[in-house]
Formats: sequence, C-alpha cells, structure tokens
Amino acid sequence: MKDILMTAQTTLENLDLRAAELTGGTLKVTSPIDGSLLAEVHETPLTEMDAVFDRAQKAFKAWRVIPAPRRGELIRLLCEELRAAKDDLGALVSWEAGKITSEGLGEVQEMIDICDFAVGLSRQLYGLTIASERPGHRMMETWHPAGPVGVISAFNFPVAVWSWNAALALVCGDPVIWKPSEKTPLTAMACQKVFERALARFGDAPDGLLQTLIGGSDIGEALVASEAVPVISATGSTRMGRAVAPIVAQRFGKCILELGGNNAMIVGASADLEMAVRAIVFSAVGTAGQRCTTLRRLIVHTSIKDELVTRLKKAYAGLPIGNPLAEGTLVGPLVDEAAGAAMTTALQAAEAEGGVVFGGTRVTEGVPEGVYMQPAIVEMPGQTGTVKAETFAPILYVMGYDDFDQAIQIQNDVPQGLSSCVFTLNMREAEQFLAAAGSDCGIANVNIGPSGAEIGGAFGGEKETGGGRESGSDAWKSYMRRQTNTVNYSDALPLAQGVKFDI
Ligand code: UN1
Repeated sequence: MKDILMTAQTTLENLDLRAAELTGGTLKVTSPIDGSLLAEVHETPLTEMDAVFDRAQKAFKAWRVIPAPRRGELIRLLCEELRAAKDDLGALVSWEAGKITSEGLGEVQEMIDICDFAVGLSRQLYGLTIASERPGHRMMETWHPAGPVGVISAFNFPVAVWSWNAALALVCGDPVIWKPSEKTPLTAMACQKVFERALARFGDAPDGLLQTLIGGSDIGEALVASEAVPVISATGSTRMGRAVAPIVAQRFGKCILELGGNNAMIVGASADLEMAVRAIVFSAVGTAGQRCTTLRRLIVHTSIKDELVTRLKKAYAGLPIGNPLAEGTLVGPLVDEAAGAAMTTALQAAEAEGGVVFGGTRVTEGVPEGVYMQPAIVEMPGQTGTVKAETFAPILYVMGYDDFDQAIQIQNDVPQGLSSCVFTLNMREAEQFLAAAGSDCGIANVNIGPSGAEIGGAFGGEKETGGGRESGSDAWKSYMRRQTNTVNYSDALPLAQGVKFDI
C-alpha cells in the first residue's frame, strides 16, 4: 500500500493542497480503496458562518451587475484550469470516492462539459417577449440573478454535481457556497484551488464568489436555514431532502432537490440482448452501484428472462473487482463499512421475501483493505418492500412480466422517480414507454441504460427524487429570478381586462 499512498500525496501536492491544510484538523479523510488516512482537514467553525453569508452577499451585489458574457469568461478560464488539472483531479476522485480511473476522469470531463455549456449559456439567458392586449404596450420577461446559491453535494459525484450547479450559478450572477460531503472534502478543496487559479487570471472578480465549507451537518443546517441564501441545491438521500425542503420552504427560499433513485430497465421480448447485457452491467455495477442513476431493477419479459439472467450471471462472474486505480478493474470498493453492511442487510431481507441471490458476498482476497463486494443479482418473485427501497450498492433485482402495460406499472410502482429505460426493437413499446402514461421518471431512455447521462439534458426526477432539475436544457432558470415587464409607450393608460377606472 505504501506506493499507492505516496501517489495520493503526489496527487494532493499537484493540486496545490499543502501539508498545513491536510494535517492537524478534526475531520479525518480516509480512502475507500484501503481505509488509509489521506488527511486530517480543518473544519469551518460554525461561528464563521455569518461571515460566510456576508461575503456571499457582498460578492452577489458586485457580481450581479457584471455582464453575463463577462461572467462566462470566468467559467471559460475555469474550464481551461480543469482541463489542465484533469488527471490529478480524476485521480483524487478515485482516492477519495473509490471510483475506477476511467470513471474518476469521466467525472472531471463532466465538469469540463458543463463549463463549456455554461460559457455558451452566458450569452443566451433569454427571456420571452409577450404580445400585450393593450395598444402601445410591450411585455417581456427578464431573468435576473437570484442571489447566493448553497450547494450540498454527495460523496458519489464529489465534483461533477458541484460543477453542474456552480458553472450555471456563476454565469447566472450568483455566488456559490459549497458544502461537500464529509466523506469527500479533499476533492472540494482541490476544486476551490482550481477555481482560485481561474479567478486570478480573470482579474477583477469580487471576493467570496466561491466559498467551500468543510465539516458536518451543523454547517449544512446553518446554510439551509440562512435567508442570505435564496437557492439551495441539495443532492443526496431522500431523508436528507425531507429535512432540508421544509426549512427552505419556511423562509420561501427555492430548493433544487436531487434525491434517491430506484431506476429500472424494462427488457422487451424483441430486445437486442447483447446490447442489453452491456448496458445492464455498466449501469448496475459501474461506480460499484453508487450512482443516483444506478440500475437497480430489471423488469424482463418472461420469454427471455432465463436467457438474460444466465448471460448476466456469466458477465458478473468475470468482473474484475479490486483496486480502482489498477488497470482493468471495473468494480472498486463501496464507500465505507456502513455501505457494505447495508448491502448485506438488503440481500438478507430480499432473501426473506423469496429472492434468490447470486453474488453479493464480500471479496477479501487479492484486494486492498477496503469494502469490496461481489455485485449481486437477485431474482425476485415480485416487487417487495426491499426492492422498493434504494440501497446504495450494486444489487440488481430481477422480475418477470408478461404484458407491457404490467411492465410499466411495475416500473412506476416505487416511491422514487429519477431514471428509467426500455430495451426493445418494437417501436410501439418504445413510444408507449415515453408517452404520458409511460415512465413517470425525470429521465426515460430507449436502448441505453439509465445512468451516465450527458450534461446537455436537464437532470433530475419526480416523486421522492425531489423534482429538481440541474445541468443542461433550461435548468439555469432555477438560479435566476424571473421578472415580468410591461412597458407603455403610448400616451394613454388603458387598463387590462377592459377595466374602467376614470378619475
Ligand atoms: C449522481 O449519481 O448523483 O447520469 C449523478 C449519471 C451521471 C450523474 C450521476 N452523469 O449517471
């Protein structure tokens, strides 16, 4: 392990994180790869929070009047800095979150992509013009910056989810206060450094455009409760969302919530099974089953179910599990012991409900000292309580169906509504899946898996997933306030709806 640790130190140094920042603090950061201690970082004191909000408000007042395309220039520079830091930042994502090398790099690429998108967006914060019912009047909509945005992010996408929010918020004119997961403060600290390099090149940005808070739930609670932060974007569990949303609603702030997913694939009788198997394995097993978009439920036409399960078992049996930094590894560790225990508990519960489990045991040989689990396939007699709950681990529940309407009904019959997909060559099934009575999720795909979305689309889901949308399309509107303007360029004052009020 010594060599690997030395590499972690080199990565931290390359990212400008100095010994003083990495030692002597109260928050221990361990690597899921082997449980080794990466750093002891300093937490933001709760007493510092008022100053954080003040700085953000001051920054907002200065930043909101900078023309949006000039704000885009900062993101263009950030994008350049991210490109330069890609290898190191990707490696640090692997160290801190346990992702395989290609997925760590992929996450940084996702940041680069959203920055590119945001630069273009900075010249396209379009409002509508609206036909007025009154002569000599003009109506329009103008989008203005909303104010400081609080970003709460999870360990599993420690940097990409921040960038979806930050790149948009900053071109929209909003400073960002970031509360990363306690499990992944180092990647956040590294992003703060990368951002500061972009700021230095930009020249005249106000102080406090990005502030990163290191620490636990007390700091998160202060952020959520603060009236100085009109928008809170929170990614994590449904439990966390249920705690955050009422507090923000109470003060009439806006929430962008991206919470639990319990994503399904329907495999129709006509499906290209070769493609389906590849899509299933990537989306069920990739990131060790720790994506919001991970495939958790497979709803398969009974005529092909046995064949598909046989092929999947074969693919699962050959999966390279181990050190995520080693070449060829496809399945890295779960984030911690609690995640491994939750997987085991869910598998036991599924078994008690009549499930037949393949895999799912802990791997201890030939792997470092982290929580390495054999991904599991569980054939279920039906959609039981355990299947309806999201367990953040590589468990794939398999159920059969005979009739396509029944498949859609099973797909929708869970509390979560993030991502979904159908594998079929039957265009009627494909269109039915995408139609109003089809999938009830925020994301619905045909002949690709539910995970690995591109940044260009709006990302988020319905029901317990929280209803928020981040990333592409018009998700930027959540970071701005909308103003309706009516301009009268006539010399009369007609009232709308024909109301007469002559004095
Ligand atoms: C998440 O797991 O919180 O679609 C985000 C995907 C990635 C983002 C996942 N682009 O799988």
